[in-house]
Amino acid sequence: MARLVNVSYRVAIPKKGMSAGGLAVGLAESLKASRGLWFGWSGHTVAEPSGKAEVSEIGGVTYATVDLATADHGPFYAGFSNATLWPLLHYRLGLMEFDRAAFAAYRRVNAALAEALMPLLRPDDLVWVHDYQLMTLGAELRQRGFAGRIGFFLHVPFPPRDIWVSLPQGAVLLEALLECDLVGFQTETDRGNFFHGAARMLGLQTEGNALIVKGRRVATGAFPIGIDAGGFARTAVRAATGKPVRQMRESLGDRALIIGADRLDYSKGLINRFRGFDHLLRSNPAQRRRVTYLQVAARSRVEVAQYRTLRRELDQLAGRINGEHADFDWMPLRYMTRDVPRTTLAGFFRIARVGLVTPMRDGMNLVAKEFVAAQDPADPGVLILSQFAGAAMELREALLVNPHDAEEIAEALGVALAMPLDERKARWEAMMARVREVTAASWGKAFLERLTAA
Ligand code: GDG
Repeated sequence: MARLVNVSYRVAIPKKGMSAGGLAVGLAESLKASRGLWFGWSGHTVAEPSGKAEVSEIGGVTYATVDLATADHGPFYAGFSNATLWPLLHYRLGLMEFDRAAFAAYRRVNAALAEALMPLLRPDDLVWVHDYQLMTLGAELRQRGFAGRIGFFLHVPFPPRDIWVSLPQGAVLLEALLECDLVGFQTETDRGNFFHGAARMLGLQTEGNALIVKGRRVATGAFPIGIDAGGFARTAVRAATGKPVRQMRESLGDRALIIGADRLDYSKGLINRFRGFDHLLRSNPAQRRRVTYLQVAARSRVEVAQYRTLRRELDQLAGRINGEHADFDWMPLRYMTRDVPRTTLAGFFRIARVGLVTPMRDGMNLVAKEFVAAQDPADPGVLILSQFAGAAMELREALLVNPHDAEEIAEALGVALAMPLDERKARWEAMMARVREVTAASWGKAFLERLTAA
């Protein structure tokens, strides 16, 4: 068995009392079984990084992290990664900024990471690089002579060619990605966008799902990511009797809970979601005082200007909605930008009547799957899901909405709140079967099997 070397911007080094995130769960088995290595940024920046990784071993897995140059980290992360690539990959050209200096910093950071990783690599390692921050890392490894297998997985959407070409250097990034042996995406749509875009822009021949680059086959594939459904369900059951959830229940009285939980990010469609809720209260007076909507919007990427603007807009909108509809003993919208512990969140999902997940675009969206996993089989809630989330490809029995249409969101809320138990159960059972089938572990395994064969 080849050793798995996992490379991502952030490294999830296991800590006591902390539950592991999606990526860590998905890769745990392969990392352990192959006595693997997880490599990435240390979380620290320094004026002049040594370029030497700090290495530790926990439970048979090696973790190696490096510091990055302070001068490069800002333009790499807040700049090219999150003010250029993130909006572009989410089809939001109007929000995309571009400057050459930030792109140069992006390349330097990818090169520095590759340089630090090289001495840790063995020729027959299986290298798996994650996400949009590290698009040129594989090519940097090749330049330094690594000839083993490299796979790349994009966690976010990939747009059609007409959008991608807006990026100066778009072709350069494609060429860099094609130094890998396998390029993976969340959905067939993303894969197709990349495949056809690259073939056309670079004038490449194709063979099935592979692109032929100077005689070399580069495989492409769709690998939808999942969650540990059983584990999340157990967490939700446990949390439902815990103190925060009991307090929540008490504060709700007999009102139905609508819940949303997202990073505070414009891709998540929060503005329109709030408008949809506002519209529900206006157009459906019978629902007034009978619902409470809790939106957890954990602050994210505060160093990027667009995120600060969004925060201001949401604060204002939340204030206006409550100001207009609230009563002295009823607050329709509870909006918090603080992080809620994962366990508590799972418990909240379980007691909610509606899960409201309406991103404008999303690679997958794990919240949708977590909401499904957390439900009580005897009395499940209803999932309202954007048709533009990768998860919509699998969760067909959700109430699928176009997130651009606030009135459609309001209508779906009305339908969800009135949905009879039989229909709720039937929809939930079908979705739960799928959430159990495609898990974090099966995703990791599927990708690595394909990479091994590449
Ligand atoms: C990227 C892609 C793709 C949310 N609020 C809180 C909190 N969360 C947790 C959720 C979930 C995770 O964060 C968010 O995952 P998503 O998949 O929904 O979204 P992104 O962060 O944008 O992730 C996405 C994913 O990568 C995996 O490939 O699905 O499309 O954009 O687990 O529960 N967790 C805690 N407190 C919060 O307030 N503890």
